[in-house]
Amino acid sequence: MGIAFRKTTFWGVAADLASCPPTDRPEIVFSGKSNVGKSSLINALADNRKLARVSATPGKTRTVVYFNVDDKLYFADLPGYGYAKASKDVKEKFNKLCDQYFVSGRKFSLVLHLIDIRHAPSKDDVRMLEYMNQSGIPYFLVFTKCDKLSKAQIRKQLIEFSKFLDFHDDAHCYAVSADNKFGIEELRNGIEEFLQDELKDSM
Ligand SMILES: Nc1nc2c(ncn2[C@@H]2O[C@H](COP(=O)(O)OP(=O)(O)OP(=O)(O)O)[C@@H](O)[C@H]2O)c(=O)[nH]1
Ligand SMILES: [Mg+2]
Repeated sequence: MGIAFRKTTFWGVAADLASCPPTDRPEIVFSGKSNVGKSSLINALADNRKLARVSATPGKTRTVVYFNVDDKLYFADLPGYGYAKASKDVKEKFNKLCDQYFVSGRKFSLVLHLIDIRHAPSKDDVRMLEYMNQSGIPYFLVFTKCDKLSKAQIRKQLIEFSKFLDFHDDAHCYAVSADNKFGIEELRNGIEEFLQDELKDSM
C-alpha cells in the first residue's frame, strides 16, 4: 500500500504542544538549521510549490506547521534553529518549542534532519545527531541543495561528512534537491519503506 505524497494538504499551525494534532498517525518531523530547505523539501515531496511557505527571510517559521499526507501521516515543519539575526528572545522561544517537542514524549516516527550539502554541519547539527543517537530516535540525514554541486562534489562532501558525523550504522542518507528534484523519488520510497509496518498496523 503506497503513500500518495501528492495528496498533501495544510493541516494547521501549532505554537505550543497542546495545539499539535492527535498522535493517531505516523509523524515525520523536518528539522535543521534555518534556511536549509525544510519547507522547500516538503513542497518537493508533495509536488506542490504552494504548500509550505518558503522563506524569503530565513527564520520566519516560528511555529510547527503540520501537513496531512494522504490521510495517512503528518509532516511537521519545525522552526529552523540558529538563525543569527533572530533576537535572543525569539531564539529562546524557538529552542524551547523544539526542545519541548523532542522531549515531550510526543510520538513521532521519523526525523528528517536536513544539512546543506555545501557547508560543514554546525555544532547544532552534531548536537542533534548525538541526541538522536542516544535517544534511539529514528532519523534520515537529508543533504539539501544538491543542484549547487556536481555529482563528484556531492560524493566528496558525503565522504567528508561521514568522517566527523556520528552516523548510526543503519542511518539512511539522502542527497536531494528541491530545485531540480534530484533524489526526491528515492526519499519518497525510503519514507514509504520505513513506515510500511506502522502503516499496516494503523489500518
Ligand atoms: N538551489 C536550491 N535552493 C533551495 C533548495 N531548497 C531550498 N532552497 C532555497 O533556500 C531558501 C530557504 O528555503 P526554505 O525551504 O524556506 O528553508 P527552511 O529550512 O524552511 O527555512 P526556515 O523556515 O527559515 O527554517 C529559499 O530561498 C529556497 O528557495 C534547493 O534544493 N536548491
Ligand atoms: Mg521553513
